Amino acid sequence: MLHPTSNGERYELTSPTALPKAGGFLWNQKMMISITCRGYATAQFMQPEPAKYAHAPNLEMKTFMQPEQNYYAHHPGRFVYVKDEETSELFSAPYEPVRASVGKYVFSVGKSDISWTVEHLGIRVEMTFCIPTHDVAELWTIKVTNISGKPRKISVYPYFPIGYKSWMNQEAEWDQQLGGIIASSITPYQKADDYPKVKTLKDKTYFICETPPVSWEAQQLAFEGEGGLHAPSSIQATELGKSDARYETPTAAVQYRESLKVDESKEFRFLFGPALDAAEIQGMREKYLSKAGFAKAAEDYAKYIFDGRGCLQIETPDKELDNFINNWLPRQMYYHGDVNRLTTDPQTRNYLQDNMGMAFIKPNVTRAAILRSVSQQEKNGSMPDGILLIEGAELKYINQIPHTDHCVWLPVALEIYLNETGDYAFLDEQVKGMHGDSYTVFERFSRAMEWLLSQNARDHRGLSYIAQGDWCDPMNMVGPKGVGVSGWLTVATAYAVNLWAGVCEQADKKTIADKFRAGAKQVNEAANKHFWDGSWFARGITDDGVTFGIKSDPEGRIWLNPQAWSILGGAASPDQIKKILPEVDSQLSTPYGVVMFYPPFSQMREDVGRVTQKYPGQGENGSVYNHAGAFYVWAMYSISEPDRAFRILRQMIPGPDEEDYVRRGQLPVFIPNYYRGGWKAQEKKWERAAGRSSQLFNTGSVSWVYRCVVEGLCGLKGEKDGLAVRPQLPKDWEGMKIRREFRGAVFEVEVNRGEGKEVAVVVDGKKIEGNVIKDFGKGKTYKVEVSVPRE
Ligand code: CEZ
Repeated sequence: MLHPTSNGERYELTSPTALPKAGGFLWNQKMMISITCRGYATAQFMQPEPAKYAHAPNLEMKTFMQPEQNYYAHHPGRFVYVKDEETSELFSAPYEPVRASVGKYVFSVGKSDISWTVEHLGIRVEMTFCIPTHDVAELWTIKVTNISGKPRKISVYPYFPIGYKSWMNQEAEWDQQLGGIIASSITPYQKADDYPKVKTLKDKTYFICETPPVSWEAQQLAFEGEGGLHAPSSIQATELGKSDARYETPTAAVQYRESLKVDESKEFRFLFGPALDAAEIQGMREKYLSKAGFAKAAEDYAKYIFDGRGCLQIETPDKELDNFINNWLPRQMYYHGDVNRLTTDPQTRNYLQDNMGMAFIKPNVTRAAILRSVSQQEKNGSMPDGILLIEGAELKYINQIPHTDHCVWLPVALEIYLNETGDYAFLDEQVKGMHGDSYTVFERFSRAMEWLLSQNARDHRGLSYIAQGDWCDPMNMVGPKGVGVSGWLTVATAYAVNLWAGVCEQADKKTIADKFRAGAKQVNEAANKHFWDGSWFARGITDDGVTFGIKSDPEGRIWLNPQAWSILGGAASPDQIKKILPEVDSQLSTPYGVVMFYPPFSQMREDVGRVTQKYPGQGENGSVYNHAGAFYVWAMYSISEPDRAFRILRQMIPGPDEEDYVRRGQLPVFIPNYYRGGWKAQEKKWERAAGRSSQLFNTGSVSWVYRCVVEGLCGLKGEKDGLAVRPQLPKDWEGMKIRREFRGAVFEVEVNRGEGKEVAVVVDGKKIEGNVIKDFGKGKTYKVEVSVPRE
C-alpha cells in the first residue's frame, strides 16, 4: 500500500481510500501548495500577504493553515475526467470527483514534484506537477495512454475549479489569445485607503493550455449542471458548453477529443496560477508553457530542493528512519527556514526556531535571522511577539496577543548556529535597532537575558509572568491580570540564561558568565520552591494564586514542557529527574509519542484559558504535540537517556507497519504538528482517533528533531574548536554509519559497540585524545571510527 522508491527519493501510495487525507507539498519563496492523494489542493501565494488563486465556494476567513479538517466535493483541487466516447463511461483522476474504483492507482510524492498514475477502462492517466523556483504557478503535465489493446475514442477534461473569488466583481471566460481560461476579480475591500493596495493584487486566475482544446467551460454551475460533480452535465454532452462566468462562480475545464491507437499516448501541458494582467500571463506562457520550458523549470526546482539537503546521511538498523532523516526531514526543515511559513510577521519564537534549523543547511540564513530579530528588540531588552520581514508588514492575528517567552529562543537558536559554525565573531557585530538604539549582538543578547531576569518579567518570588501566553499560546487566561506565572517559562528562563552564560564563557567573558549563572541558579531555586510537586514540576500559578499541573488536578495534571525544560535548564536535580522520568513514562507515553499533558481538559478552565476549550486530544489540549515531544527528546539526550530519547523520536514518524500508517493517515514525508492524544484518557470515546495526524506540516518540531539526530543520536556536535563525538545509540543497536558535513569538511563515521568504558575516536587510523576532532580542513574527507561502550 505504501513504499519508498528510488532510494527513498519518492514515496508511493497505491490506494486512494486507505489514507484519504495523505498528501505532499511543494513550495518556493513565493508560494506553497499542499495536495492530497485524491486531488484536493490548498495553495497560497504571497503578494506580499498570503492569498489564494483557487478558492472554496464560500469566502474563507484568513487564519493559519487548518489541521485535519475534511475536504468536500467543492474543495479546490486538480482533476482530470476521462470519458469513453463509445460507451459514455466516465472516471476521474487522481480519484475525485467521480470516485470510481480504479484498477491501478499510484500517488507518488517526490521531493520536487508530485505525480499520479491511474488506470481505468483501459486508459492510463499520468498527472504530474511541479512549481517554478521563483515564480508563482503550477506546471501540470497530463498524459493519457491507450493500454486497452484496441483503438479507442476518448475525451479528456482537465478540471481546475477556481471557486468564489469575490463578492464585488468576478468573471471568467475563454481567452483565445492567451490560450486558456482567465478568471478576473477584485479583492473585496471597504476602506478607500485600501484601494492603492488592492489595485496591484494579482486578482486574475489563469488556466492556460499548450494545446488548444476542442471546447471549454468557464462557469462552475454550467459545468456541473444537474449531473453534479460525479457526472457533470456538460461532460455528458458531446462538447463542453463554452459558458462564460458573468459574476457567476468561475471554473476552468477544457476538453480534448482523441482517437488513440493501441498503446498510443497524448501529452498535454497546462499552467495554473495568479496574475495581475494579461501581459503577465503572456509572459508566463512564453517562459514556461512548452516541453522545454517545463523541463527547465523542473530541473531548476529540483536543484533548489537539493540545496536544502542538510548535513547528514545515516545508515542504521532502521531503514525507514534512515529514509526519513536522509531525505525528508531536512526538506521540511528547509521549507521552514526558507519561507517562514509564508507569513510577513512570523511569531518570534517560530521565526527563531525555523531559522535555527537552517544552521544545518545554510548557516548564513540563521545568522541573518538572528540579526534581524535582535534589530527589532524593544528598548527595554524584551523581544516583540512577531518579527516583521518586509517593509510595511504589521503584527497581526496571534501577534497581537502579549506573550512573554520570546527572549528565550534567542540563545536556543544561537547555540545551534555557533555549534555549526564556530562563528563567535558574530557576537561583536553592531546592530542598529528599529527603535533607534545600537548595540552589538553580544550586548543585545545580554540585554534580552537581563530582561528575562528582571522585575519586568518576574514576580516577587522570582517566577516568570505569563501574561496571555507563553510557548503554549492558547494558554491565554492564566495571567491576563499581570499576576499569573508560568512554570515552564520559569525553568526555560534558567535554560536560556544558562545557555547564554555558556556562550559568554566561550567568548572569554567570565565575569558576565558568572553573573548569568548566578541569575539562572536563583531562578531554579524559585522554581523548586514554588513548582516542585513531589514528583514533577507544575505548569503555573494563575492570577488568583492557584497552582496547576499538579497531582490533585483531575485534568491537566502533568505537563511535559516543565519537565523537559527543568531537566535542560538545571532546575531538576538528578534525584528529581529519577522521579520525573517514570511519571512521564506512565502518564504521558502513548504508542504515538508523548502527549503534551494528561489528562486532556474536557471543559473550559477559565483560569487557564482557550487551550482547555480545544477538542480533547487535539492541538494543545493533550495531543502528541510533536514540538513539545522534541524538547523532551533533546532533554533525554542531554542526560544520556538514549532509549527514552529514541523511542519518542521514532514515534514522531509514521510507520513502518501498515497498521500504524492507517492510524496516522499520513505519508512518512513530514512530521505533523500533532498526532491526536486521547489514548487511555478519561473518556474511552477519544481513543478511537488517537494517533491520527493533523496533516499540518508547519511545526517548530523539525529543527529540534534534526538537532536531536545530529547532536544526540549521532552525537556529532559542533563545539567552538571542533566536532565533539559521542553517539548515543539505542541499546539494541550494534552500530551505525554516518556521513556528516561540518564546517566544510566531510566526516565518514562508523560507530560500533566496543568493550571500553569511554567513547574512543580514531581519525584516519589515528586515535585522538578525548572525543573532540580539532584538526581538520575545509574540502577534506575524514574516516572516523568510533567505539561506544555497551552500557
Ligand atoms: O500555533 C503554534 C504556534 O505557532 O502553537 C505552538 C506555539 O509554540 C507556536 O508558536 C504551541 O502553542 O492559536 C492557536 O490556538 C493555534 O493552535 C496555535 O497555537 C498553533 C497552531 O498550530 C498554528 O499552526
